[in-house]
Amino acid sequence: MGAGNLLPPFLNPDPLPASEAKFGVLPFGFEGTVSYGAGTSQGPRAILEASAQVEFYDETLACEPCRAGIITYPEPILPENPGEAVSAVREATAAILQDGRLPVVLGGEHSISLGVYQALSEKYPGLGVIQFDAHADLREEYQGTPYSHASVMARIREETRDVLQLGIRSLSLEEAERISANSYAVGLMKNLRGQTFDVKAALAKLPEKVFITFDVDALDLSLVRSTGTPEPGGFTWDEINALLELIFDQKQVVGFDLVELCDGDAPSAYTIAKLAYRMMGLCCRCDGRNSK
Ligand SMILES: [Mn+2]
Repeated sequence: MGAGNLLPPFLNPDPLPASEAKFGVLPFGFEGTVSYGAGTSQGPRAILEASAQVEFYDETLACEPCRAGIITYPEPILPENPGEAVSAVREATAAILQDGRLPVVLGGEHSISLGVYQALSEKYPGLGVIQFDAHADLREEYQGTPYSHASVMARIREETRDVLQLGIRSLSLEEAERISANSYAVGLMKNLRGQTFDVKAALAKLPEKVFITFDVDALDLSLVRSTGTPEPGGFTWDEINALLELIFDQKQVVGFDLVELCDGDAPSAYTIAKLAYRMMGLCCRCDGRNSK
């Protein structure tokens, strides 16, 4: 844990000079409030190592997104206390923004996303949030801490109303009642599949600039098995790509994180490395469209 955790760069070797890099990848393997499966502390390493197997050329976007430049930051010293971890990831994310780069944060458990959001919303006031997750993460607190991975969206929703939660298929009665009482925008998986939740309409209600927080347990277990709180019935690869295309077409994504991968099987880590790279590619494609 902490500094000295030597990690390989994303998509090694990076063919571009680091000084020009558009993307700043931040490994942050905080694992302090995990309730079930352990191993998210090694999630960043698993993703970074797997990224060496990802092709530079993105076959769906017909370009090499890495030409925009990707630099991987050293993993900061990780505190043991969840509240301090949120502050630490907030500072590290702010430093990437200060460098003029788009932050791509690799967790680590989901509790860190509050800090990522805080840094981004400081730079982009009025920022919206899109969460991909099997879980609502709306518990007021969990196992004695308000900074639990199971409470992260409750904390973020205290800071902004502009939140859209997608792929949810596991929640407590308390969370279900909170969603209904507050009319939260939550696309339960059963309603996405049943086409009774209109994603386009929900996106239209969000601000132009958004942060995407991606809990890898949003994906089906055939794609990602190595995660702290696995849940059946997740997004297929084609479903998630279609949803991301829709989001990147309609919104400006100013940062994203991928959290809750555990070091386990190679296919899970490779899937998340490819997903991170696909999201970078979608950012680049939108830049191209905006500059035309
Ligand atoms: Mn989750």
